[in-house]
Amino acid sequence: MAMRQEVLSCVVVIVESLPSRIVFLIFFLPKQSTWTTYINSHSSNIAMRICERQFGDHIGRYKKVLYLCHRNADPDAIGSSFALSRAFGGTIGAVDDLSRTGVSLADIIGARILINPRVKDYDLVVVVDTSVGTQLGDKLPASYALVDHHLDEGLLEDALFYIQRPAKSTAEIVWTILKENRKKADRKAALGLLAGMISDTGRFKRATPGAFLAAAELLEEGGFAYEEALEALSVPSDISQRIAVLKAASRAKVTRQGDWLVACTTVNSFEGSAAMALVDLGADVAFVAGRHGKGDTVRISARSSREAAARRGLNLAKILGEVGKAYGGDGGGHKSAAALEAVGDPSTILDACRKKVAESLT
Ligand SMILES: [Mn+2]
Repeated sequence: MAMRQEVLSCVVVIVESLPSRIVFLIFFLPKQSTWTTYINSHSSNIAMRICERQFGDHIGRYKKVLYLCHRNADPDAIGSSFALSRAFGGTIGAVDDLSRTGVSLADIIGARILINPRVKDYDLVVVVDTSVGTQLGDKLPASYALVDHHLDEGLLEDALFYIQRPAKSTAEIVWTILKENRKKADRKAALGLLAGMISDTGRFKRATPGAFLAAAELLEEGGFAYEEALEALSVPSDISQRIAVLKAASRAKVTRQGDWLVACTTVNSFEGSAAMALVDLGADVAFVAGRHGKGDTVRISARSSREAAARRGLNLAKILGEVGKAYGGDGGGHKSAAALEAVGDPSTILDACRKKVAESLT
């Protein structure tokens, strides 16, 4: 070990004076995490990157630990904090509120979460699943630790220690932390982690081999059926939202353009959800208009299938921007999800949108 440290200090000195030899010298380093830790712990800032195996050692130095989730805490943040607190002890907190699915998951696994806890009451705050300080409002303490899968650097510099690596969910990283520290996940902890993984991977649409492996291990470890984790996340939407979406669908006018189906409809609330539902039902592109303000302001939400954006280059942000401007307003967003606000008659503006789609698909 002493020998390795000598080699490392050598490397650091030479790297600084002879940058061209970096690649050659790095071959002497035993493990990337070791040299990152070494360099970080000897630089002026205090941030220290640690690997999953070292988490138990570090957390064991503090008596009162708070795992702090971001505002509108989601299943990934909650499942991860819950599993960490079961394995290493500590309290769970969240800033301001939980998301709807967050509430459902916390209920099912029995996670007690303090809303806006006094961070000063703890020896260490571990920020979980959070990439930027603004997600914590004024609750970010001067010193803290971080466990996260986003790749933003904003919270790294002031962290006492951190684990941040690319993964599709924080839950996947937490599962590695548990395994490498020889901690078991009980049924509820495993369920929380899997629910976090399902939610952050979009039900495994954005999964990696690592996510599938971790999911299989969690199912075995927790001894529950996959459906249970799905159920933990299925929250019925608000009744007024469901009424609006059903009304929008029943009033929809569908036009066929070659092999493309474009749906247009009006409803005065939840336009975005209605447009998404129409695409789920089979429309390639959906426009949903609603009157707002004193009745002369029109908002249109638009959604398209992934194929429409990817294969045919349909760009709803551009279309809604142009139509919005033509009718005294503006619009924008993403290629397959956009909105506009303008002045005029909803059906006239919907027609203008439909024409632009026809032009762009021919
Ligand atoms: Mn996450």
